[in-house]
Amino acid sequence: MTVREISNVIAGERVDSGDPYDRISPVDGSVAARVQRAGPDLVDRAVRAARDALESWSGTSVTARATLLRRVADRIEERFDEFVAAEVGDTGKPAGSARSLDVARAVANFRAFADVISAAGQPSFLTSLAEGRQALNYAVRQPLGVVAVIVPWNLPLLLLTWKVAPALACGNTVVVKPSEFTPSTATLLASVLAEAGVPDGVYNVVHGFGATGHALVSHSGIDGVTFTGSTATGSSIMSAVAPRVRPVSFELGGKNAAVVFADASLDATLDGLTRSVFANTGQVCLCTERVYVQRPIFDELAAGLVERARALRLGDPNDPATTTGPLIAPAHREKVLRYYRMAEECGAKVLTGGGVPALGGVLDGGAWIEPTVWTGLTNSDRPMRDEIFGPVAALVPFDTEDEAVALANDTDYGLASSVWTTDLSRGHRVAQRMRVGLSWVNTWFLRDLRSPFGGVGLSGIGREGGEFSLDFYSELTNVCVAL
Ligand code: 6OD
Repeated sequence: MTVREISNVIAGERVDSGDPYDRISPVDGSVAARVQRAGPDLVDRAVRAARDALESWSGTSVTARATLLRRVADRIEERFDEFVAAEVGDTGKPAGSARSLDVARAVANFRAFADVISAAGQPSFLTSLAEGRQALNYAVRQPLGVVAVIVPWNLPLLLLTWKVAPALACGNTVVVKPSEFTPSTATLLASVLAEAGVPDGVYNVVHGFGATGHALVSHSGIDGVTFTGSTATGSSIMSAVAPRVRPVSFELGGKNAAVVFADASLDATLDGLTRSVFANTGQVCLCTERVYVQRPIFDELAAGLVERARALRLGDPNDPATTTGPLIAPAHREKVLRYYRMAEECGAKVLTGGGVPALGGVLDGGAWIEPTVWTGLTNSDRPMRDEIFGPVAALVPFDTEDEAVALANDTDYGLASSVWTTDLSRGHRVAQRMRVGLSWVNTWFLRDLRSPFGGVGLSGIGREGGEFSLDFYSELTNVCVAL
């Protein structure tokens, strides 16, 4: 396999630091890419480039920006296979998933925010003031400025474009730092943006580990930070920006629950649950890790989920039969395996999985793990409280609706939930009682890009999506004209 050479991108130029690191493939342990790590000097150059580009970019018309975003979407479609190969090379996920989810969503993200910015108006209203005085008030949207975009390794291109598209639509310039594990698609996107006509300096990329991210968010030239990733990293970003009081938009961890009522349509529920637990090897912030099942169907549902977990096919990401890739890295596998062991120490019964599969050949050098289903845990056990971020769920029985809601809400997180029932009144009722940002009924990860996306509690701050993204990526200046 060829080793990809990945550079930083600053003001439209490829910039090498001379301090590369190797990205190791999680599929087989081979070197997948050599990546030029950015130190504080290159981060500073990238932020300055973004600031230099800001005045001219923010002065372009909304129509011009929307046209460019649509052109970017077209160019990603033209180079679709390249993006798929880059995403698969970094993550090891099945090529079919990269096609249908990651790269397809990158196209959709640019088109969606071209539409949003084209349709968005400025709030404007007439007010009567005290003593009979009148004034016309209207608010104008201004770009936030130079935005730091920090995105994780699980859905690298999807999450990057989910943030870059609205940032550019609002007239901001960006410095992005992809995860050290997944540098490729952010770099490829730079060339697509350039081809589409986005000016140099509007989109800059710096690569590296936590130190690079820290240098970026602590830089005095950054006007705001949008971040998807762990709660711990979100907390340290908040500390870094606190002295300069900069706004943040955070989508953080989850410990998402599914609630399955006895009247649920069993096959459809099992199909949905299987996706929600095992998609992307459980490495989606929205994945279900706790499943509360009404007692009369508990055994049947457990048997169905086990059967589906065993039917998943781990293997070569380019084999169309493969459904499930490895975890992102051996260190992450160690973390997930710690929870596998801890669950057994807490008394979990392992219905399937629980270890490392023997796939044979070169794959034994990868970060593979078995899809796993537990019973026998309670909400006080640590594997039921911490985000594991692997292909695993615990099944717990319940009797009443109130009990199910209480169990599901018994968490410090609050990103997503799903309710499975054929009683739609109950579906609405329970969905609204979930203390989360995203509450699904009889589905999971079904997205309308205009809807608000984000979490409560440890799961984040703010909402992005459609016009909700504009609230973060722009500032409102109210103009009051005495009449
Ligand atoms: O679908 C999206 O827009 C989104 N932000 C998904 C996040 C997944 C986190 O792993």
